[in-house]
Amino acid sequence: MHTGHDISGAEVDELAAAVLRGEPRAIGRALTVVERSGEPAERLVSILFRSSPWPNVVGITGPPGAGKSTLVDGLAGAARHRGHRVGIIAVDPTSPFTGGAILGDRVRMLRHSTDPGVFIRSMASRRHPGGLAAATAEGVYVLAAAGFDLVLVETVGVGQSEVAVAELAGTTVVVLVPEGGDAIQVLKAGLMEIADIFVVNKSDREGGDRLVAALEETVDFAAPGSRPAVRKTVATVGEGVDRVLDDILAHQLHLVATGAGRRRRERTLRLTIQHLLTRRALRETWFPAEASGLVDALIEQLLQRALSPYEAVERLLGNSGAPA
Ligand SMILES: Nc1nc2c(ncn2[C@@H]2O[C@H](COP(=O)(O)OP(=O)(O)O)[C@@H](O)[C@H]2O)c(=O)[nH]1
Ligand SMILES: [Mg+2]
Repeated sequence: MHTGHDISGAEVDELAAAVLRGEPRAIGRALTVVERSGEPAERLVSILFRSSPWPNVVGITGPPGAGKSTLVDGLAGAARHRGHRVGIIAVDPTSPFTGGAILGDRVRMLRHSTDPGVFIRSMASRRHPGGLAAATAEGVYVLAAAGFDLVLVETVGVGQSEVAVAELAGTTVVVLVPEGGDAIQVLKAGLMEIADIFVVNKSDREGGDRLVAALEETVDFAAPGSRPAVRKTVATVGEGVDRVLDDILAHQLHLVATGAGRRRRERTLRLTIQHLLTRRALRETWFPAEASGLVDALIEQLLQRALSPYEAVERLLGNSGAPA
């Protein structure tokens, strides 16, 4: 799983110090260490976690092609104008076949590439079989330690990944488009529960007002004080983007003022520990058993009804290395 860790404990300590000084090359290297996971990553993130402020994490989520990357790009620019330092993690939970989208993001983000106040990193899920959510959380801690006071996390796709990002975020922005259909689909996808701000992007197209109206009606059912804002944007020309940033910053203040931020943070930490626990169980038990052929042997026995799934788990826990 994690081979070739050619970085010593002393080097990790030096790297952590350089990240805390905000050195761009060190930040990139630290994120690479984090992506490889394993002991150096854990040592590094432990140091950074202790010595950095709580990051303001904003999740930007919604279906593929909704304009999330374009919006993130605009938000980063607007936040820079207001003096923020912006870290961006673009999460790609999809298959390697959509690599083109990430390439497009890179090109689009190039305008920030000479600005040390913006740091952009893509993470692909296939590199994190032990859990993308854990790796994203670690990436967020690295960026916070490096002095990025606003961290934007973009997720592609619809489903589990949105929820995982919302777990990490203080503020979650759900991006929808007019042609994406009605608000019922939002409810179905579970996006209603996680949205702090709805953005109807591509509102230069027909149907934007209808979607806004439908969303307004839906958010009326939200608990008082937690009614999500509904905004229209045309991200490609920056229309409405400043207003969304206002909403994001206002929501962050709301989190502090009401104590909701602390409760979210508690929930996030609980879930982060769960993710790390899962990742460790996979790393120490599942992956070695796969490599040794034990998993195949167990599946074969399960197919023949010679074993129950519970007994298979017992075998894995008691005998993680050698084939049965
Ligand atoms: N017409 C229109 N196109 C947009 C708008 N925002 C983004 N797009 C385009 O939609 C496509 C997908 O955008 P992207 O930001 O990559 O979407 P993502 O997959 O959600 O990150 C790109 O071709 C964008 O130029 C918008 O407000 N209006
Ligand atoms: Mg994107």
